[in-house]
Amino acid sequence: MASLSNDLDSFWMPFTANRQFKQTPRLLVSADGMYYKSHDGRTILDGTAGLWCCNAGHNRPKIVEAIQKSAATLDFAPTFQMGHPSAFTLANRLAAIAPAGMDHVFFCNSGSEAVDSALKMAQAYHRARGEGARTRFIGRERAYHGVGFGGISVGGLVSNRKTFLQLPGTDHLRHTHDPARNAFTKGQPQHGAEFAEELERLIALHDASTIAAVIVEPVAGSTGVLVPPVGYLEKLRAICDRTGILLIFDEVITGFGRTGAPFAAQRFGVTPDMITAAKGVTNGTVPMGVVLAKSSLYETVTNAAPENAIEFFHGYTYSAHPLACAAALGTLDTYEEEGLFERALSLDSHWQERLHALRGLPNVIDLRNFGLIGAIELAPRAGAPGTRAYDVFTGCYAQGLLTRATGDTIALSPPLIVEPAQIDQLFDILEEVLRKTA
Ligand code: PXG
Ligand code: PLP
Repeated sequence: MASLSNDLDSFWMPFTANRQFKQTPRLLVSADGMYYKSHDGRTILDGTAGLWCCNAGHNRPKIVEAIQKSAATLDFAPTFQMGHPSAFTLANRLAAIAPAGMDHVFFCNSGSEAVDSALKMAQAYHRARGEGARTRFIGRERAYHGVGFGGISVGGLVSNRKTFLQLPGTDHLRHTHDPARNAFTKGQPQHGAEFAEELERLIALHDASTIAAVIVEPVAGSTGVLVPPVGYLEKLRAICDRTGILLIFDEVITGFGRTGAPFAAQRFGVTPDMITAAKGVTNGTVPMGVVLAKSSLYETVTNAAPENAIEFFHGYTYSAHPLACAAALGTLDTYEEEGLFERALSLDSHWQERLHALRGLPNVIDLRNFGLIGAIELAPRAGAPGTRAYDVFTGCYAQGLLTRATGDTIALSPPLIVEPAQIDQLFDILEEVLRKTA
């Protein structure tokens, strides 16, 4: 391995302990269906859909063909004052699966860019309505909204914030994690709808006339999987309706079937004003992010500008890149033909049953699930937070299972093509590793 280690130095790896990783690298060299192949020739069951993105599994023929064909037909086309057909086709296809009334789509290249775009749209909307003083954003503790300056400012993870300057004019709701009342809940916790009333407190402090938008993940992912208490999202919606504050759902993880519906908004029956998404839109194959916006928002911003003028001074060179559009169209076809969103819903009970069977294993202090998302929270080791979950992650990898460690929580999100027997394999490995990890 010595020569390989020497070669690893130049890549400054994202969100990685670079020095530790380069001592004992884990490289993935190919992928098919539910499995990766590692550089040392092992088969690894994908328990995380890559990084929450390969919802249809790996190496799917329709997606591969669409990308290959696009690369050979239209490698690039600008979308500033120009267009290409698949961008419009894709926008229509996305509008068709979005919650009713959310039929305008803005394209970018990642979840972080989608969040930045949505925050700017919120300010543009209020300004167009003559309420330009509404510039403030409300996020939530423990939230992850990507790594742009906008996203870290409304985000609530201290490690992602403490080194960097924040946007002025942001404030935060408290997080909804309440293990004293809700530990080991299956699905949505019963307790905690009242945490949404914190928004009333922030409105009393700042006044609604200064607040542009509230952004939340319907199910918080990166922070260790926090499922919204029954009634919580409904309460946020009602307060926003009453006060004219826009509600943004960040569905970068929950979008594209993860919760058993196209978007979690539909699974929970709460419609926001904007949805940010990425990852699963192209099954992770080509970078793409999207903002879905209510028509009233698009029309307000568009109609406020003089005729023949640009209405929204925002966009990326690669907005609606032809390869990403092709990949997304191949992905939507695959989801639809294989009924993968419905499949996630039908696997939900087996998933829940196997996850909650881990109760009672050493150090397991909470289990949380919703759709095909699962979380195992472990008691932190005294003075060494995060190390126990990291050891479980590396232990699983050695046994041929890819999981994700975040803090002392193991997060799980298999591709939606997972077979019940593979769910059993996943939890059998986890059980063995949890028993062995001190
Ligand atoms: N919002 C949410 C809710 C996310 O989960 C982003 C925005 C940012 O997306 P990009 O494409 O800029 O990374 C995300 C990303 C993890 C993990 O292990 C989660 C994400 C990214 C990397 C790791 O939980 N989510
Ligand atoms: N920096 C410079 C110098 C640029 O010219 C551009 C785009 O033209 C950007 C940054 C932004 O790049 P992108 O549109 O890919 O976000």
